[in-house]
Amino acid sequence: MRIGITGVPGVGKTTLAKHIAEKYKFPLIDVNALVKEKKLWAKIDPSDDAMIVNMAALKRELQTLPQDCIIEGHLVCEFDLALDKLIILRTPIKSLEKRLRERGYGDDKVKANMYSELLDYCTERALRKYKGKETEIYEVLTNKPLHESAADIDTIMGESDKKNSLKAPWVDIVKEL
Ligand code: DAT
Repeated sequence: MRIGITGVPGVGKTTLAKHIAEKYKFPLIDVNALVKEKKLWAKIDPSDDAMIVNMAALKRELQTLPQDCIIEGHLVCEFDLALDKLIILRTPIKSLEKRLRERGYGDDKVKANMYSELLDYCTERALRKYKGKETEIYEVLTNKPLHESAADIDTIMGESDKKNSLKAPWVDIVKEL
């Protein structure tokens, strides 16, 4: 099974992807690490040293995925990959802001990510990119203990109909404000 984990920076992709890759013994593909390793960036943004990714090159690189894998990164919502399930992690913006500030992000970067989350950017993008495809798209909240978010992912990986309640779109960050 191929599982994508996406969401804006700070929602918990790295933490949860590692957790489930270990639990299900699936290889883990970290898209940011892949971009660095294969030099799939076009240039570096001088304002914050962030890599500006060569999207065409990255898309080519992601065309052949292993049969079983977890692939994680905020860019996963930008492509229609051959995934069985795509999980968008969601965090209400006050918790997200706290995590990003603790990470030492500057004001502009914190705000840009909060706005993206507020506008459901990754969910909207994924629903558009995967429209008409077989990939099942889910949302999982991560402003709760890690084991609870991990349990939601177990539900998504399992066979019970309970997973249908996690099908995107269901998270409304605006209402939670
Ligand atoms: P990302 O890879 O999306 O940038 P991360 O995994 O590096 O995010 O950081 C997320 C932080 O949030 C990390 O310090 C763990 C914490 N966290 C708290 N509750 C969580 C939950 N339910 N799921 C995932 N991470 C959680």
